[in-house]
Amino acid sequence: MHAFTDPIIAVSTAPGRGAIGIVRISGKDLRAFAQKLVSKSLAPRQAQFLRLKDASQDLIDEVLALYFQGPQSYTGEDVLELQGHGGQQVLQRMIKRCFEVSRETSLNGASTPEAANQPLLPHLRLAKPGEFTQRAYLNNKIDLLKAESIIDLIDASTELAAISASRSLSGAFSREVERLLDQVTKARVIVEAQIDFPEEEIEELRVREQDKTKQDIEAIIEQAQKILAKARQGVLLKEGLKTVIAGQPNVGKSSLMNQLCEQEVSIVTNIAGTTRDLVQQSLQIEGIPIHLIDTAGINSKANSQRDVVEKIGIERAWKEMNQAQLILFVHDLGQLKDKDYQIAEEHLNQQIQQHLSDNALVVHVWNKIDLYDNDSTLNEINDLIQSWETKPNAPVLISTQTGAGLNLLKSSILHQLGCDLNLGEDVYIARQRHLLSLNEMVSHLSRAHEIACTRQMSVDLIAEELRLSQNALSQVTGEFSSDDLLGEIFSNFCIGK
Ligand SMILES: Nc1nc2c(ncn2[C@@H]2O[C@H](COP(=O)(O)OP(=O)(O)O)[C@@H](O)[C@H]2O)c(=O)[nH]1
Ligand SMILES: [Mg+2]
Repeated sequence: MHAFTDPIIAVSTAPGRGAIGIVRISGKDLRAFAQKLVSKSLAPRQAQFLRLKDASQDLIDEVLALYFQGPQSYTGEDVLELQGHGGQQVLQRMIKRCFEVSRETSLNGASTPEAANQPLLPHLRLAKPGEFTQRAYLNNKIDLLKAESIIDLIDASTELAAISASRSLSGAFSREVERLLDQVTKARVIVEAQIDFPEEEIEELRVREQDKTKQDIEAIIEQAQKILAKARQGVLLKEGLKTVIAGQPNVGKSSLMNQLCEQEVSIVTNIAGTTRDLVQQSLQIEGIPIHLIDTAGINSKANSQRDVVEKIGIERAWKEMNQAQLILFVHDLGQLKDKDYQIAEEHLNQQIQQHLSDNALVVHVWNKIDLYDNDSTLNEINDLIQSWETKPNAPVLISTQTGAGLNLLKSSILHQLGCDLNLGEDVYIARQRHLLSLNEMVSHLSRAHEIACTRQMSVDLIAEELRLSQNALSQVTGEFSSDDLLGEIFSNFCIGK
C-alpha cells in the first residue's frame, strides 16, 4: 500500500448548493495528468479559465484551474484545484472525469517510453478526512500545532475562538513551544557536559554549576507554567465548559437557566418537580463557550412521594453532575432560615461533593435576593451563609427575577476557572493533549529541580529528567508522535481539507 503517497482527490467545499465548488487533487507529480485533463499546460500559480469536458467532449463545467507545483503548495506535493459551480452533480462529474483521465496513458508528455504506457495517475483515490492537511504535516509544511489550528479555525464557535485559532495558525503557539524546547536543549548541554567532569574536579566549580543548573531549571518551569496557563484557557475556548445547575426543587434553577441563556428554555413554575428532563443550551461568557444543563431538583423527601418521572429526572441530574466541570449549586434565600431546608442543603452539599469529578468546581449561588431590601438583612444573610457547616468560598447573591448579581456571577465563574481576561487575544487555542504534554514536561522538570537541590546532586539523573521533559514537550509540535495520535487528530477534519 502507498497510503501516504497515493494521489488523492476530494471536493473541498461544503456539501450543498453554492456559488462555487472546488475539487482538489494532490499528488507527487500531477503535471502530465493536469495537462491531459484540461488539454493545455497550466502555468503554476496562475488562475486559468477553461472548459472542462468529458470523454465525449461534452462540457462538464466552465472552471478556473489553479496549479501549484510542489513543494510550493498547501500539501507540499503538486496540487490542482478546479473551481467550478457549486452543485453536487457538477462536482461529482468533475471527480468522475478526473478518475477517467487518471487511468489513461500518457501518449505525449511522458518523460520516458516506459512512462508512456503507464496510467497517468495510478492509485488516485478519494481523500480521507483531513488528508490534505496530513500531507502538509508529513511533508514538513506545518507542524502538528498548526495542523490542529486549521481544524479549530474551521470549527470555531465564537469570535474569540476563531481569533485564537488564527494566532496558533500564524505560529504563535509553535514559536513559544520552540523557544521552550530551545531553553531545555541549552540546559541539557550544560548538564551533560558536567557528566564528564573528572572526579577530582574542584568543589567550588561543582557548586557553581549546581546553582546555575537550578536557576536554569527554575526559569524553564516558570516559562512552561506561563504557556500552560494560556493553553488551559485555550482548551476552555475550544471545548467550552460543561456546567450543571443543581439544587433542591423550587430554588430558581430553571429561572437561572433562562436568565443566563436570555431566553425561555426551561419551564418555571412554583410547583416543585417542574423540571424533569435535562434542558441543555450553550451560551458564551466573554467568548468562553458554556454548555449549560438545567436539572430536576434533588428532592430528599421519602421515595414514595416522588413519582417515577421525577425519580428518573433526579438520576439523570446526578449522572450529569458526575461529568460536569462546573456546578452552579443554587440555594434559596427565601428558605434560608428554615431548619428542614438547611438540613436538606447540608445533605445535598455532601452528596454533590461525593459525585464531583476530580477537577470540577462548585460555585454557590444564593437566589431570590429581591426578597430582602436593606443592608442590615444582607449582613444577616452573609452571617447565615458563613454559619453554614461547609463554608462556601465566594458565595454569589443573585435574583433571577430582577437580574441582580448576574454579571457578578458570570465574572465569578470566569475568575474561579482561572480565566485571565487580560490575556484576551494573547491566547492560542489548545487541546487536552497539549495540556497533558505540558504537565508531563513540568513534572519532569520539577523532578530535575528536586534532584538539583540535593547536596550530592546526581548529574545523570538530572540529564535524564531533562531529556524526558524535552520528549514530552516535543509531542506538542508533533516531533515525537505516534501514528495512532496522528490518525485521531486528522480524522476529525472535514473531507477535502
Ligand atoms: N422572589 C423570587 N422568586 C423567584 C426567583 N427565582 C425564581 N423564583 C420563583 O421560584 C419558583 C421556582 O422557580 P424555578 O426556576 O422553577 O425553580 P427550580 O425548581 O429550581 O427550577 C417560581 O415560582 C419562581 O417564580 C427570584 O429571584 N426571586
Ligand atoms: Mg426547574
